[in-house]
Amino acid sequence: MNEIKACLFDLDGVIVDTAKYHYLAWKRLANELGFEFTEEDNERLKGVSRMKSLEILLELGEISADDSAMEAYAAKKNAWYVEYISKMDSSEILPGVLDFLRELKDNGIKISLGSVSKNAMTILNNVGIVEYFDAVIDGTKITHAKPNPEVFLKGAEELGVDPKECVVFEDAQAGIEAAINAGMYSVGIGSADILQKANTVIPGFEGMTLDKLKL
Ligand code: B16
Ligand code: MG
Repeated sequence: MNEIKACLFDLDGVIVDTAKYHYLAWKRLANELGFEFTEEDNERLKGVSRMKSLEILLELGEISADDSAMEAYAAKKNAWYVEYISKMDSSEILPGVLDFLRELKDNGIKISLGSVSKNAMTILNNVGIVEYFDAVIDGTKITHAKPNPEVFLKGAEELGVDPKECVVFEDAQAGIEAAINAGMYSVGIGSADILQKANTVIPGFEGMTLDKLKL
């Protein structure tokens, strides 16, 4: 690959495991609407925008809703989610993430967030890592969700780095596709069986170093 000048990180499932809080909030909504929602169902919502997630959930429950009901359901779920994430602290940063961010900083590599979550800033503040980021692109700044490359292209633009010199870290298939669409090198976080399109896959950041990226 080209020289690495910037690293772009997804948030949920890469820096912190907020999927469990999204799951609790969606499950609460499903139960209130009278149907079950399993952890397996929740896999389909990873990396997917809030409204698209709601569409999938209602489809599972075979429930139809008009636009205003959809807005009300999404607001309800988000209020519960915000309540859960308000209790997060630095202990929820996934293993190895901080060491890797420090190594990037020490080597002059720029860092951006690339998340579709509208709650990203709250989470970064709560876990205390906002100062590592030279740019934060989140759901409040984009109009197209992943796999559209907008979130990563905006990150590169704000950092002033060519997309070809950017590396994306992502746990969701839609996010890997967004990185490919942006013309960036992609590192999947999780299982190679699921993230088949990534340039390389690592289980997590424990033991991850910049040298391992340059191989
Ligand atoms: P919010 P990411 C995504 O974040 C989550 O993976 C996805 O499950 C969630 O629905 C989406 O953010 C929207 O989040 O409701 O907080 O705006 O993986 O792109 O960091
Ligand atoms: Mg994610």
